Amino acid sequence: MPERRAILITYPEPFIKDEFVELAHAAEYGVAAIKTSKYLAHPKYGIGEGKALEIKDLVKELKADMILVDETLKSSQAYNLAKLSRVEAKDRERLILEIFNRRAASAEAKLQVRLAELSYEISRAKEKVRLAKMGEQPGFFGLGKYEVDTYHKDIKRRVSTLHRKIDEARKRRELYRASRKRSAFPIVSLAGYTGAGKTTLFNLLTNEAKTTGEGVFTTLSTSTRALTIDGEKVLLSDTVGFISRLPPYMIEAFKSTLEELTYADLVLLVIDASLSIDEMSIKMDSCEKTLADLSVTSSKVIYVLNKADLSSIADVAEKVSLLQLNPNRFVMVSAKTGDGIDNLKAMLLQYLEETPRVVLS
Ligand SMILES: Nc1nc2c(ncn2[C@@H]2O[C@H](COP(=O)(O)OP(=O)(O)OP(=O)(O)O)[C@@H](O)[C@H]2O)c(=O)[nH]1
Ligand SMILES: [Mg+2]
Repeated sequence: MPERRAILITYPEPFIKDEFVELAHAAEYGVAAIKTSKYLAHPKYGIGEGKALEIKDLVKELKADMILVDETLKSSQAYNLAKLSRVEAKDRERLILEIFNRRAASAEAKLQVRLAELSYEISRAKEKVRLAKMGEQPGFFGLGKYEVDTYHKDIKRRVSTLHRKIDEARKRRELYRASRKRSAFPIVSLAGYTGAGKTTLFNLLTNEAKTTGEGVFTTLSTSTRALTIDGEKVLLSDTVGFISRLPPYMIEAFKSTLEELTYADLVLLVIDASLSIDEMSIKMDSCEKTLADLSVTSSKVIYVLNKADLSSIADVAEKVSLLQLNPNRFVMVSAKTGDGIDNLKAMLLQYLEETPRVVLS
């Protein structure tokens, strides 16, 4: 398939821009150009009208196939941009959904992605049908024949079927979880921003060879393995990575996977400590927020500052103090070289001894 080339519209902060480029690459778009703006919530196009006209010319000049906007767009905004530029405009959520769609491997992950896609659709259904009737724009094809009600009903029906199937998968998972609980081994889950190094750490601790990656969202389903630390058997789970500005319905759709975190006795929040302090702090906030959404209390969290091989001790120490991390709750490691892993294991054992075990009712 020839490469699809997109014009990216994002925010000026370098790491936000870089992350958006990574998202575009992960969805297999080539980057034709990047435009930035401090404000992407203008009513008509998301971007301001002047910028929109610039983008229109740029699409033509560079023969781009697509516009990608690093914000949540209303249907009308996507429609207006498509009408102006004659190419489809997709927002951050759709881009993330595309990546999930390409990468979802397990049956359960596929169902979850489908549910997230329909949740995205349903919030936009009415507006989309109205716009589709006004004339065909890229990305708005083929809807005109639908009546609003039919379209809505159709999506709703598919959503309830998916809910049922996901519920069945969740029940199977619960049974499995209950059987693990009966086995009385503590459950430790890895959590963290995409690309922090969770799978690398999981592989190191369990001698596994799960795929790790340069890009975003390498892992989309949970795996659990047993490991023994000083004679203590522990079950370790690797999970889906978090990302900033992930809408609640996506977390909701992935809940049965992420529930590993809710039921864990201990959560290792893996953080890439080689990032700038600003980036670390934003990503940490976003992880803590997602953990709170999943009802993980902070007393269950150990902060694992990873990629220590890429920075000096002094540098990490400064970041730790700026982030106000509790000295008893973090450990510095390199999942790549194995440095600090013994300290991590020691802290893990100590906390497991102190933490009351989660008991399934
Ligand atoms: N230098 C260095 N690189 C690391 C370390 N840990 C992980 N990496 C690299 O960071 C990248 C991301 O690692 P993953 O283990 O795939 O990250 P993840 O958190 O599982 O990411 P998702 O599955 O997308 O959520 C890979 O290129 C790893 O090789 C480390 O300690 N040091
Ligand atoms: Mg991973």
